[in-house]
Amino acid sequence: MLQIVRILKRMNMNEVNLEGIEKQNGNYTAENIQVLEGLEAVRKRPAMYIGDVGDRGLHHLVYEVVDNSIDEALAGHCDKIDVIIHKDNSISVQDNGRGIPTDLHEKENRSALEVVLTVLHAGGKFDKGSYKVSGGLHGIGISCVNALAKKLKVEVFREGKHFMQEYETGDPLYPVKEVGPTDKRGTYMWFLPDYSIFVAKEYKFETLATRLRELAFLNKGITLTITDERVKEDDGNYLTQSFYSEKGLIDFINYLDGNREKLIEEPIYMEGEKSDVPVEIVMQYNTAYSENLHSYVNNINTHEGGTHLTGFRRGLTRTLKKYADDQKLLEKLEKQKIEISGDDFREGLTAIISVKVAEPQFEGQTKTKLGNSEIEGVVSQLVSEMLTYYLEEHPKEARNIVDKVVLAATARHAARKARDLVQRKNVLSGSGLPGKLSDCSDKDPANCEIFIVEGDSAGGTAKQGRDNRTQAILPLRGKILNVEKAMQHRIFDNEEIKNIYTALGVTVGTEEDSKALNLSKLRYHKIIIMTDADIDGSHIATLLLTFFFRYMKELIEQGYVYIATPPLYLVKRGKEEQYCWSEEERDAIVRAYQEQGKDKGITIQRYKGLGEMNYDQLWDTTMNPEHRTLRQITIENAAEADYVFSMLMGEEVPPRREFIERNARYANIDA
Ligand code: 0RA
Repeated sequence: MLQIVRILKRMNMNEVNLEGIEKQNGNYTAENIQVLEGLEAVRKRPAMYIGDVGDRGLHHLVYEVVDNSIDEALAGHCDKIDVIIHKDNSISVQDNGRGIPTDLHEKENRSALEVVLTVLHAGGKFDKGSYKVSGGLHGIGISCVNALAKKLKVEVFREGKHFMQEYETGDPLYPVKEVGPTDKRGTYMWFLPDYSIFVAKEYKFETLATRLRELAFLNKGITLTITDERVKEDDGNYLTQSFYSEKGLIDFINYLDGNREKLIEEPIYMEGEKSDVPVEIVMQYNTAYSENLHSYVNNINTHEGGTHLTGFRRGLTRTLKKYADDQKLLEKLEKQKIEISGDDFREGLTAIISVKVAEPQFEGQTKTKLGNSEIEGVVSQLVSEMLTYYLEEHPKEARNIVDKVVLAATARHAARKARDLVQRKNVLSGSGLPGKLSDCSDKDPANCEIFIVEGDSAGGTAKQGRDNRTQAILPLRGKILNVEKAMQHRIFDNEEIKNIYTALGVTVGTEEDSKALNLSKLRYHKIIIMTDADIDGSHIATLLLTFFFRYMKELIEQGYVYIATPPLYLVKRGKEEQYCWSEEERDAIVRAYQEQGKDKGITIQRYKGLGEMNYDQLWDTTMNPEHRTLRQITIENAAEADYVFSMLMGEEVPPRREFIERNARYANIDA
């Protein structure tokens, strides 16, 4: 479990107590929305303002405060941002900007600082001429953070004066006061989230660090530091990490592709502006097969893509195709009657697209898809111009790229045959379901879940233990293919992978955008990976996650993918039995027995594999929806997930070893 737990942590995947979150989150429809005055509205309907009151929402509070400092940096007045997680899970953010203005706000008749902290969306409004380019996904403003903080303290160091104000649940305890002279500049904000509102109770260092690293890459020249006062390192200092990037996106792509073999020496960097839209793009080809595009609008990761990404794809395809045509490099394909597709231009491509849009419209399921139609043309034109220039200037690199594209088209031609076979099997052969699948009887996908289980033996136990109305079991034999290293046609040839596609009822588009999934016939709304709690088990879970991430990302994005958590120990005394999921839990239970003077006859059983459990034990601990804990796989940060998977599953061994060793420190090693 060691490895997988750390991977999940590193990737910011969540362990979710779904009950709690679903209840507190609620669904907001027009009838729920009432006009409430001021911050009370935020406290009454927190999820409406910050998305949810789980992990994501809790961390969003920090991002909102940091984003304000980033804006100050983008305006050219700040280059240092320090974040601290304090012992009590409160947060402070300090920057060296101009300081939030403290002078009287005429209309409101109180300090501008107080207005920023108490009026919804007051944020950037009074700094005319500069639009707020950074800013939280929901554009919530610091006042929302204040509303959701049990306590908040702000200090401003501005024009030689030191100001201070404190709040409780959004209400000021006193007007802004001047507390003395200072030679510092900047804003310091400390807040303790109101943990009676949030379901999540703890900040995750990795989650915040990952976001700060990303912000450093996206905004070159700023030093962002995070310190965790809950964790002392061996040297006696608190756990701390600093991020700074001199070359921005170029450093970012070198980080992301660090574990891949490059096709061209230097990344292709393009920067330009059209119709007041700044565009920054970096791309690199590697010898692998997947396409890794990461797009940002105003520093927000647009997971679902949008018009900027479409523009990039269009510009790329058009330009490369024209170049290849002009150089007569496509004749070989024409002879074999292979038609080149847009996909072929993006095999082995990693690219980061960052645009700044004054009034972004976010659409899509998770509001991470850029909708502004004017952006498509802006990006595609800039890419065409700049890439054409690059290709002319770099004939050797251009040739490498086109050769790779031609190879991709040839391989795809072969892959299509294999894939068509999978699809045909799906449609033609009776139910089309794999023989190894033990399906459930309910046919409504919303009620159904499938357990993907390692090995036939554990599969058998799971089959006995399950609720066969709603739970299906698909056993996998041995290790599944490492998709990070395999070409597409090998993937669609693989028996276990074919079984997954057919069991899930997922098909792959055959046209231009060949990786677009068709989820309309998805047969289960919970896809649960259930493997042994040992090294082999976590390896298999990682292979499966890699497969889902690379080939069925939509399933993860829509929250359908989970990991089961079987217990690690069973502590027994006479007829009393208690399962434990960690060593701490085990020790606590043993202690409890001892404290009651019942320390004789305690046995501890360590579960190494699912097969060591009886079917009823497996049901009780791991499968029964009433008692089990599922880890929902979310992609909080796709760029980081890309990096971690390429490292864990790729060719290079040293970074993988380093990662596992570094992360093993925090885990219980008992394998
Ligand atoms: C508006 C105007 C000015 C500064 C800021 C906002 C500002 C806000 C935050 C939030 C966190 N750190 C910040 N630093 C600055 C200054 C206008 C002026 O001085 O002319």
